[in-house]
Formats: sequence, structure tokens, C-alpha cells
Amino acid sequence: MLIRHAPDMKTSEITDFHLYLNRRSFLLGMAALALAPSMPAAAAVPAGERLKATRNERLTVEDPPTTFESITTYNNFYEFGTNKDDPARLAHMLKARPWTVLVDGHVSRPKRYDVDELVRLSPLEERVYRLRCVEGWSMVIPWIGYPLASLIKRVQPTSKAKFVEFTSLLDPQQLPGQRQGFLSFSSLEWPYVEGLRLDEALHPLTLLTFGLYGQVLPNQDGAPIRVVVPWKYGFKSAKSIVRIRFVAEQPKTTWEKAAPKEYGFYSNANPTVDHPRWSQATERRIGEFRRRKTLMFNGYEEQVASLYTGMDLRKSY
Ligand SMILES: Nc1nc2c(c(=O)[nH]1)N[C@H]1C(S)=C(S)[C@@H](COP(=O)(O)O)O[C@H]1N2
Ligand SMILES: [Mo]
Repeated sequence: MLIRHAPDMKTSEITDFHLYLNRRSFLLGMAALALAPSMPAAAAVPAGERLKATRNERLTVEDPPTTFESITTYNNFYEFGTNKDDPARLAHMLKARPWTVLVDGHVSRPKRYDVDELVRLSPLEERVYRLRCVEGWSMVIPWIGYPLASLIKRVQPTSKAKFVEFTSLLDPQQLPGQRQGFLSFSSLEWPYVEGLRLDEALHPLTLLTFGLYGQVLPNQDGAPIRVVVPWKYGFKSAKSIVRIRFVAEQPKTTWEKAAPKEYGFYSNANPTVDHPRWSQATERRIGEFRRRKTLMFNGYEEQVASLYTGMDLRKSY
């Protein structure tokens, strides 16, 4: 996101800083190639364990789903590298089970959950959602999960809880992108941290996911547990979560810390608010040729606009 050029970008818009990053990326990439023991070639995506769910027709979009192949081979998961095919190539390094998630902070019933306990906490639904990446591409993904609100109600936030912070796994052994010098730039702080306002986290569209396309989440898509917030840019949907913390202050997110002018806390998909370096008016749906118009709140305006009444979405980008 920070480095890759959005398709709409003009060369003149690329700052020296980003040119520097790209050159550095290339050189480091060459160095890594020279040093790395022979990496396994891109393996075919293995068939995952089945995960049963009931389709929620009401909250399923009509757009045809992106192919399983694309959903699992074209990814953003910087813990494995910045190229779209890095996660599919390297995500086998992640051990998604056993796995626990600490749910704590301002709640009456904090608890460390085993992920398999979380899977069974509430009935699993299949919901086909759009995913719009801030870089200008989009997908349609049949997720399996249940509303994050079900878990939130279970742990009972206190009146002090105003925001929810999501923390992804920190483990350079399993996540090579967290190793010193592996990525082309050092501007990202690990672990990956994201956040939502409590009312956004409680919104019925916000999904805690464990699978997609009828099977458990492939590692590259955020196994074993990932939050999905379909009206926001993709980076708000943190992968491989180990902690969900209820806090009083707005969390400092990874991308906000890296480039505050480019990636705000809200990051609602909005065709009328451009990224400083490119337009957000259109997107390329993976698998399609022509660009589509980006929809306000990624097409979920009717359901979520009321969360933001009275807010200036240019300021709270
Ligand atoms: N932990 C973590 N979560 C992450 C990311 C990441 O780099 N690390 N990338 C984000 C971005 S930028 C996008 S667009 C989506 C991509 O999800 P997908 O690869 O399943 O399509 O994951 C988001 N969640
Ligand atoms: Mo993204």
C-alpha cells in the first residue's frame, strides 16, 4: 500500500521517497534471493478442511464471487512480503492451530479463548461481501463467520470501552516479513494493529470470520481468525488475530502510524475522497477487465451511513 503504485497513479505523483523505497526493495530483493535457501515453488492451494455454514441471503451481495484461485493467490499480508503472490508462497510457515485469542481491556468478562471455542460460540453464516482494497482493486468473497457483536456481548464491555483494538500475530519465525530487513522498508511497526469504534464493531455487518468458500480460512487470508469490515478499505480487516482489546482511546493503527495523511483511522470506502496519491473513484474487480465505479461505503451505504451522521468524512478519512 505504501509502496505499490495504485493503477491510477501518474509517474509525476510518485515522490522521491517512494522511488527510493522501490529501488531499495529491488536491491534487497536481489540480496534475499542470493541468500535464501531454495524456496519451494508456488504450491497449488491445498484443499482445506470443510466448514459448514448457513447462507445469509439478506446480507449477501449479488455480484458473482471472485474465484477461489484469485482470493488465495492475490493477497495483501505484509507479514509475508509486499508482493501479491508472497502470502500464497510463504503462508505455509504460519501455524494456525493451536491458537488462542485474548479478549480483554474494558470488559466484565475478559478471557483467553481457544480459537476452536470461538468457532463454536455462535452459529456460522456464509455471507458474500465485497472487499475494496485502498490500492484500487476489489474482490467478492464468500466469508464464513458470525457477527463480531456476538463475541462482544459475551464479554460485556464496560462503559469505559469506546473502541476495539485488533492485534495480529507477532512472530518473526512464522512471519518472515517481520524479520529485520526482509521487507523493502522499515516504516511498518509489528505487530499489525487495527481498530474500530465500538459502534462500528457492534454493527451487524462486522463479521468475525473463520473460513471462506466452504472451508477453513487459508493461511494467506488470515487464518485462523480474521475480522471483516466490508464498508471500509481492506486494511481495516486485520488477519490472524491474537488479541481483541476494548479501550477508551482511539487505537493507533499500523497504517496510520506509517503514513497518517494517507491512511486514516476511519478509512471508509468513499469514491469522493481521494487518496493523496491517487483517485478512489474507480476500482478494478479482480478477474474483470473494465474498471468499475467505487460505491459509497463500498455499496453498504444504506446499512452504515447513520454511523457517521454529523461527521465530516473528508476530515475523518
Ligand atoms: N495482519 C494483516 N492483516 C491485513 C493485512 C496485512 O498486511 N496484515 N493487509 C490488509 C489489506 S491492505 C487488505 S486489502 C486485506 C487483503 O485481504 P485478502 O488478502 O484476504 O484479500 O487484508 C488486510 N489485513
Ligand atoms: Mo488493502
